[in-house]
Amino acid sequence: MTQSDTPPDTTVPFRDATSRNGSSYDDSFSGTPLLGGWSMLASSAVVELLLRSGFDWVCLDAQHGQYDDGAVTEALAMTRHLETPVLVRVVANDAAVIGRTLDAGAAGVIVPMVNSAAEAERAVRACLYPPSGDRSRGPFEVHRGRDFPSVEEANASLQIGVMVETARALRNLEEIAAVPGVGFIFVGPLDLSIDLGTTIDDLLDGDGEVIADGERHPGPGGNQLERVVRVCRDNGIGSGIFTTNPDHLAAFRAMGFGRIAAATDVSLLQSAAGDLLAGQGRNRPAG
Ligand code: 3PY
Ligand code: MG
Repeated sequence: MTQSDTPPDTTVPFRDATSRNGSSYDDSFSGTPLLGGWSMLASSAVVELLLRSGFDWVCLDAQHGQYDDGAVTEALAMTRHLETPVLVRVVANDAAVIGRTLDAGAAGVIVPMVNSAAEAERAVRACLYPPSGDRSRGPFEVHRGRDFPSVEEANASLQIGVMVETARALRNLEEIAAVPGVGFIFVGPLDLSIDLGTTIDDLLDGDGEVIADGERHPGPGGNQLERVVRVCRDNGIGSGIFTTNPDHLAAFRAMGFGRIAAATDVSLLQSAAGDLLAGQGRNRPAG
């Protein structure tokens, strides 16, 4: 299957714009997913290129990418004149890290390895100022050179995503999705397939029986990715997923995921360079 073989599913009834934390961002719209560019390379120039390429959002990966605190700050500062939202996948579910990331101007965070409602609550509280959370206020404009949003504006506009990427998270999915303030659940299919002892292709085809170890079976059976989309919809929040594979992108899109990371800067460079050189009769070098 290729992307072009699969027409966009325009029949899926997405929720409308407002998430349960009152956030005004639109994570769902009219049946067309928000396609994201995922940046690993810790370069504000690359982020600007991704933003200008037309992605609906861009995420800086501070967990597995090259972004450290300084690189996140610089990339956010250098691209703040562009309107497309830039999120950060933070290195961990840590209030200090999340606070610094938001102070630097991220439109939101994607928090890895959120396995329970308590962990989702911790992520949300780190993002929101009191009374909804515990975020510390530091509106000193060092990073941003402009006024910080008000407490109310910040609390209402942040895009808070929690990653479901373990069997434990799948078992707790309904509880995680019900945590007030969670704006979207974002599936990490690489970690999820490893933790379930399966593959992404089997997750896509899965009917629950692809998981070899019966004791770790995460839920009531059925396709777990479709279940994520359904549970998110039932809870009025967005659903997202990561890929760099165009076939998987088409399949995730057909499942109704509302926010799909469609490629990384690394995968785009590799595929464009590989295609160009293959067209000139060059083989891809081993390793
Ligand atoms: C995953 O697929 O596990 C991810 O976290 C994507 O980077
Ligand atoms: Mg992961």
